[in-house]
Amino acid sequence: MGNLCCKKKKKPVGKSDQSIHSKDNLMDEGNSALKLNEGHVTMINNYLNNNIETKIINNSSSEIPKKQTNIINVDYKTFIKGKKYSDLLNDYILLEHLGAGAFGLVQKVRHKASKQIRAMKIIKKDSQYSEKSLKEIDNLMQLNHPNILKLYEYYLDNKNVYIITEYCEGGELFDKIKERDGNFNEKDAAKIMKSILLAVTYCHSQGVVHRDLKPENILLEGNDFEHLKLIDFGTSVIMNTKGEKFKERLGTAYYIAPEVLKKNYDEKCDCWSIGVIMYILLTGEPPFNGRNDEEILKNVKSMNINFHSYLLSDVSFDAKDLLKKLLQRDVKLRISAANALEHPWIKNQAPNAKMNKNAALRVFNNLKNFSADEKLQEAAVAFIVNQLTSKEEIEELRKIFIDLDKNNDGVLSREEIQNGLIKYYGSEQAIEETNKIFDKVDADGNGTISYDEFIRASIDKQKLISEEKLKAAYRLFDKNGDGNIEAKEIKEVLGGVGVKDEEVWNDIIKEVDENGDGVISYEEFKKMMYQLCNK
Ligand SMILES: Nc1ncnc2c1ncn2[C@@H]1O[C@H](COP(=O)(O)OP(=O)(O)O)[C@@H](O)[C@H]1O
Ligand SMILES: [Ca+2]
Ligand SMILES: [Ca+2]
Ligand SMILES: [Ca+2]
Ligand SMILES: [Ca+2]
Ligand SMILES: [Mg+2]
Repeated sequence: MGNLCCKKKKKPVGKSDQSIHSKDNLMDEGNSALKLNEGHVTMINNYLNNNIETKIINNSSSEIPKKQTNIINVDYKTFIKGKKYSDLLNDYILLEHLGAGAFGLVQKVRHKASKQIRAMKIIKKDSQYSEKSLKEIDNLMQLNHPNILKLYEYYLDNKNVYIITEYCEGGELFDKIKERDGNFNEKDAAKIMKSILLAVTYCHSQGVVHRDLKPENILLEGNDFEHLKLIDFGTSVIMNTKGEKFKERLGTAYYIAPEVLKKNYDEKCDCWSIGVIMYILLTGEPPFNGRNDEEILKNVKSMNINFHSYLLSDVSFDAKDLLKKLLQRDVKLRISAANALEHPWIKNQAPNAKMNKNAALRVFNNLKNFSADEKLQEAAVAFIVNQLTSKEEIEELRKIFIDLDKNNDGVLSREEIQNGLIKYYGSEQAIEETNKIFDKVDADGNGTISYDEFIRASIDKQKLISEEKLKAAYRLFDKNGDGNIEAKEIKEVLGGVGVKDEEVWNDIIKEVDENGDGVISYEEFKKMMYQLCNK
């Protein structure tokens, strides 16, 4: 394997100060710099949460829910809210700096309530990038996948936007490869490629195009190459349903696709960048090089790669075949991320991990028994799972999710659940159980089970009810800290944009209020949570 001699950091074209065609940049279009103040915090929250409103409207038009409280939709997004800077200092301890990209600083922080180490990206509000930072939050919020950086929450003040995400201890992918010092083979490269392709297949199936795929934007959770995270969605964009092409010229010279330079491209530009990353993984050299951006870009536009070069002489036939398909200049002929996952090189060099049968059986048992009896219980579970649960606690579930997701689109279909049931329980039970499981677990009713929905329903409930987690969840709802949860506090937390009937909030209280005093005490809350484990 090559030794990655090209590891020179390149600023993305669209982000750089000396970008090639600065007047064509996306950045220049957003010159109505957003002014963030406290009033804007609410506005931005509403903007970022507006999909909740649509869902509620959809629900009520299709069928009248049995319980009034069902019209409140709870998921991981419920807890991703913009808070004030003063809250940041209450919630987090600031630690050392991790790095600086083109946009801003990244700093390590410790979340006091969960004791987790997280990362904080600080983006200056007075720069031209403020609108982009909101876009980054919005994009990350739509994405929930094991190979995509997880967003926890964000803060705003007059100067900056502070984005809190999970922390990737392993650092940048290429730094880890260099540490291995030659101890890196095609199997490792295939594992890395598979994780990247899984993340990108999911993005594309969700309509998101990353547009700045490069090694600096691929981080490792720990030491192994499977636990890889795609980061930096500041330049990504949502595909238009009419299939309109993108016209902004942005990306980073080495990795940019030729059609992006011609300003007429679609999601396949990501597949080209993946091809460049793969070439570098296998040879240690970028396929298109040069002394400066201009030279590199000239080569990107027109240079043909020599697949007989000595650089590729030790590379397997299958690997070269996939490379050619990714670095195909004709966009129509270029392989998609989903199809690349089916390529023999990935299939043979990076096979799926073997499942632990007992763990899988436990997961299916949890899925079968999953139901939230009360809205407050459902919300508390969602909060604890999404905000307070460690990576180690869900590692087994992550593997099972990936195993069940046969078409690699990052969500589970009815058929995929059924096949899992058949595999672990035999066929008769499976067909009958599938529908029962599916409708309960698909909390937002969109017809597929997302990673977030899966984890919430399949986690061992014992993991949720430590005294610490229960206290933190209670504190979330007991906003004023007086030891009682009131209807208006629930309203504040669950948002409920578009909920017209204020009685809903009282109904949520009534479901749990044993002594009938109109508020939820910690004891009542705890009892409700302990009942989860008695099912
Ligand atoms: N969650 C994280 N954990 C560890 N390091 C990170 C994390 N996020 C960013 N970094 C480091 O900071 C750099 C810049 O972050 P990035 O989000 O890519 O910002 P930019 O948009 O400025 O490129 C990354 O290349 C990486 O080295
Ligand atoms: Ca799937
Ligand atoms: Ca769903
Ligand atoms: Ca209170
Ligand atoms: Ca009470
Ligand atoms: Mg970056």
